Amino acid sequence: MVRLTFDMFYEPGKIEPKWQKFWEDKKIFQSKDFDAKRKKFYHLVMFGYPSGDLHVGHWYNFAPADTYARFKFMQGYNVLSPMGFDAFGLPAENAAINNKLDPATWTKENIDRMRTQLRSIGPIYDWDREVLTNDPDYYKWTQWLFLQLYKKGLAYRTKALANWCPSCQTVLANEQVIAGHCERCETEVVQKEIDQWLFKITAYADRLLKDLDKIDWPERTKVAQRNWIGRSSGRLIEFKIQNSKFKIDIFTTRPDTIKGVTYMVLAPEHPLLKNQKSKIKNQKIVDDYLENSKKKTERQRQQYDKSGVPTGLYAINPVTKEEVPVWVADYVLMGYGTGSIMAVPAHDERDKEFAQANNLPLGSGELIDPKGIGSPQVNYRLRDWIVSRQRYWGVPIPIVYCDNCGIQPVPEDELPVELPKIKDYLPKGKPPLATAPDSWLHIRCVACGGKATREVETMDTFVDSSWYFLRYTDPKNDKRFADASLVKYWCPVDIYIGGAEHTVLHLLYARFITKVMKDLGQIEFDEPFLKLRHQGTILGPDRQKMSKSRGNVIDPDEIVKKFGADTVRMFLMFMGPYDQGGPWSPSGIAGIFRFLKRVAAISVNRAQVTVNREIVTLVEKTIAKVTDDLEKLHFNTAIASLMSLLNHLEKQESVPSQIYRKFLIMLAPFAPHMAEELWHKLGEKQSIFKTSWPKADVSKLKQEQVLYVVQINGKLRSKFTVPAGTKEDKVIKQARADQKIAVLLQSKQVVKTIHVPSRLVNFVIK
Ligand code: ANZ
Ligand code: ZN
Repeated sequence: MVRLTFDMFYEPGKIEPKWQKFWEDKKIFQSKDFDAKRKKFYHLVMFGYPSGDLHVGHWYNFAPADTYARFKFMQGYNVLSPMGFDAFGLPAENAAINNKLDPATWTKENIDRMRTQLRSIGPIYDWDREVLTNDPDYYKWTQWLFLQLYKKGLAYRTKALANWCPSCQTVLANEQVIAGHCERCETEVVQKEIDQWLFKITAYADRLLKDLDKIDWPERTKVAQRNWIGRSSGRLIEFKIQNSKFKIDIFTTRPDTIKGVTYMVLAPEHPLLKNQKSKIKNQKIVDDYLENSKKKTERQRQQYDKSGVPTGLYAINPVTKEEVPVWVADYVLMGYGTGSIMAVPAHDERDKEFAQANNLPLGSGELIDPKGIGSPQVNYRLRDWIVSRQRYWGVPIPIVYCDNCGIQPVPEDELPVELPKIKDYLPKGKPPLATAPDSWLHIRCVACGGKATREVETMDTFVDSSWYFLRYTDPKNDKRFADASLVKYWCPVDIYIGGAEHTVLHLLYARFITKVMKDLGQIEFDEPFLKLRHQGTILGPDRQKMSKSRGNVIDPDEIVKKFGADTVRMFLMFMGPYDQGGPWSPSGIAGIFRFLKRVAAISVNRAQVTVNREIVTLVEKTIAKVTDDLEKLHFNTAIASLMSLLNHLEKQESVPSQIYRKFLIMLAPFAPHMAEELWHKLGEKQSIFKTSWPKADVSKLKQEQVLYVVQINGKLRSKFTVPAGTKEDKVIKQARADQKIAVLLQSKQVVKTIHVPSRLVNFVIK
């Protein structure tokens, strides 16, 4: 009998780099294009901004996701698990401005640092496929994408009200405005009318809504997208203006209330206020009001102050033929519906408050059958996506402005339009690229050969990240964004894991771009991410959100140094349900560290020994449970079953190696370095990840229950089942506790109890 005890002095700092190198050198996890033997599995984690340091939150996204990828790999899938960096954008530029560095240098240094940090947790990323969105080889295709949208009429330039951050001196998308403030610098955002590039995402509103039904995403994320798209169906009704050829079109969801209209309201930006100047009696008051509301932010306007003024115009109710006054008030927004409403104080709370505040009649509450009034209309809250940024650190928009021909797209064979180096990154009302060298800025028009100037705006980084998952399938292609057959082989993404904060930003844009690409005939699917899961949030040891100001931030580098990556990985997965997160606990992490040491201390018997039935059943049960849990990303309960199995193994004098092997295989996706180390200590030469994931032996699980009959004085009185291997005293206890038996034995004296293992219990009474 050969017995092994790995009485190892557990030094993760030594074994972890060793196995990371082993996996990389042997290319164990390398994904294989067109592998015919294995089914593909595209496993994607949201790539990050190169912000500088990885914090525990990143780890919480990456480490459990990597466990899932390893699990899929062991199940025999050809796993694609890539990583890259969303390298353009405001954070890099702001940091570069603050640290007086070139954003390119700053970004590169951060990426190098983050890559090293990422490697330390031992993920299976295929680094050969790394994608950097600031690489000209990548953004050449981002520019190409822009041109495709431009040619389809889905990218257009127009003057429109935009969210303007006075501090960042740039336009912000609605999604970047958090409660009226700039997402980055928290300055209050103001409205400014400026020329911008937009993508016509509204043309896809209906499909973006409908197709949510065919993807496996968290329900709350779907709800958020539905609300963001905000489909509303109602009617468009025309009100003629008295003594005028003009009319007001209104959008209402309640045409049945039309008899109760007591006034109309125009948004301050409504064109009628310009067209009908001569008819507006209260010109001065109206002008003052318009001037005033311009100063308000969108948020202030939504904080309903019931302000408004009458224009002096009157409109005619098409049903009652009554004349109602037309007001201007900024609670009506130009960006929704038609920018004008019929006000019905009897049915609408806001209209009622306004009427009361401004001495307008409350009107009738009578309802009618509205069929035939106006025309059906569907409205969306979704706005077109403003994609231009007046900033430097982004993809140059591939457009030129010609003195003769106006807007001209850069020919595709001239891409990429590379981002030139400049000296001053601070936006000063004009985009920083306006100070680019003349050689870059001024060119000949491709159409007429005349003088032309390049577009100096750059693209929103959400354009960069809207298609990156396609690039991973063929990251070095210089003929196409990715080879069509490779995209077809790998895509769509089978599981996408990342933070819930991207609910309406990145996730909606990626869906939109995917649909556009499908319509352009470039790809064959129209939803990018079949299954989506969000990780929860890690709280500090004080159960508060981790933040530098609270001083409760955990530095992952330090704890990896102290406990090793395996412990940190496992602890992150153990601390709570993955989609909920939980508080960081110093004692919890020490507990996991001890658990791994105990795994190594198990005494393994390599001789052929018969295995305790109870243990065999438990192992099969654990396999079934861990497999099922992993599939659902229920890492914490999977680890709990491994712990309980270990408790049982420890009670054995020695553990047969076939059992121990199964344990290590199950441990491998969670604590890959440790599992690999112990696997090799068993004498194995191949990576543990080359063994396939065990399937639970169902026959062993079925056998597990044993049927007992219970007799009293030899007569059958009841039946019950117990797990196989249950000890005699427990079986008898359960027989006595049986409902029928308990009644029959009440106040009787049992003189003898006969136990036939796995068969019967017989109580002999007087
Ligand atoms: C009369 C009415 C009576 C309305 C009533 C509602 C209730 P959703 O569901 O969000 O689409 N509305 C239309 N355009 C607006 C704008 N630009 N700014 C502010 N309010 C606007 O809401 C549609 C309703 O919001 C419309 O139906 C209109 O008021 C108002 F008992 O018309 B309703
Ligand atoms: Zn020209």
